[in-house]
Amino acid sequence: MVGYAFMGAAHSQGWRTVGRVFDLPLTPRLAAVCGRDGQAVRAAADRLGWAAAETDWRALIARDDVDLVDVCTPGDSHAEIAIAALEAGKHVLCEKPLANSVEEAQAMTEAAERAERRGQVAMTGFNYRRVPAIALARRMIAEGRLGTLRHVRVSYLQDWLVDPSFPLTWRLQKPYAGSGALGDLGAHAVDLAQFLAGEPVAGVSALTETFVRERPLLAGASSGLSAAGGPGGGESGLGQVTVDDAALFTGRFASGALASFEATRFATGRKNALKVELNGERGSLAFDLERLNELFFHDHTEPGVSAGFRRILVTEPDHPYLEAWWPPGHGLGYEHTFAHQAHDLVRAIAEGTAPAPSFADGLQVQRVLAAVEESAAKNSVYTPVPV
Ligand code: SOE
Repeated sequence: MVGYAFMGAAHSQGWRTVGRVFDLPLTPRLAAVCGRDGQAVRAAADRLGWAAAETDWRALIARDDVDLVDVCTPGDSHAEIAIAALEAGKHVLCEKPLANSVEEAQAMTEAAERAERRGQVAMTGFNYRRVPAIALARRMIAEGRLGTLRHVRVSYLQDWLVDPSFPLTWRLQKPYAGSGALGDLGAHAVDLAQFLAGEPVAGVSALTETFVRERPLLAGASSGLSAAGGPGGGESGLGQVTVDDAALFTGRFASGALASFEATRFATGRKNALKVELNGERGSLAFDLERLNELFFHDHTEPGVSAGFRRILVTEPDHPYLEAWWPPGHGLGYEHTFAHQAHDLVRAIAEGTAPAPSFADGLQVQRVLAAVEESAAKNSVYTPVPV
């Protein structure tokens, strides 16, 4: 694994757990973790359960005891590391968003396709597909329980940037992060919308905003492989925020269904509120990540007098991923999505099948994000209202 901050810790948890819970054809071994700071990466290896530590990702990729490389670094290094790992014959899991640009994501997808012809696999880490309630929603939609889809509504709301004294970390700098709330949260929203609807977003119309345009520079390097401290800044000790704080956009699917999206780090009181609602001719589904063991279903074919949203508690053994966990009613949490992601990837490697979401799926999301930025730059949705 390359990178050991928040996402690295989450992925490590998944890798540590998966073989102890699921019956797998292959057993993952946590061979080595990589980061640039020798002392910190050794401490991370001990804490997270990795057998060895490396300070150069090229050395990690060159190791004979590494078959799979898990890329958990900021977006600016995804393409270089993932492509090198694929070319070295390794399987690759890469955190979302796949890259910082369509061009990088395209090159990664081409490398993945070449590697797949050699029997390797590559997966993009959109972990929320692995929430059991989301996987169940996908199953119900594929079975036709919603009929023709009319609306897909996804909002992803957080509030950790509201304080203007929050420092200028790598997540707020375009060269490292690619974009702000859009790539970090909007990428999940777009992936889920496309996954659940079963088709790509065909067009968008968007608004983005950066509410706090300058923030205090970091004193030194911040966490993350490529997150060197601030860009220099002026005498004020402030530096420019070069990404969006919030992105709002609408979208269309080729089937005619309409989508709406909201991604923000300024929704006070909302911590990790990823909400999804789909409305079809035969019914609707609703999900909220802050209550992730629940899926709400309205069956519109039932008589109106008794129809209405009812709660499905997604903890039954025949719900997705649940057969290996606890008895009904003993719910799961955020970290389980990473064990499920590891489960699906290990099975794909063992069975020689293409895992989903593929790099091509990650590229498709990147195309939507780029279209959002293009639309927002043109302000195409914003028709001034005369006073
Ligand atoms: C931070 O906004 C973040 O950690 C994202 O980077 C993750 O992808 C998301 O799952 C939670 O929020």
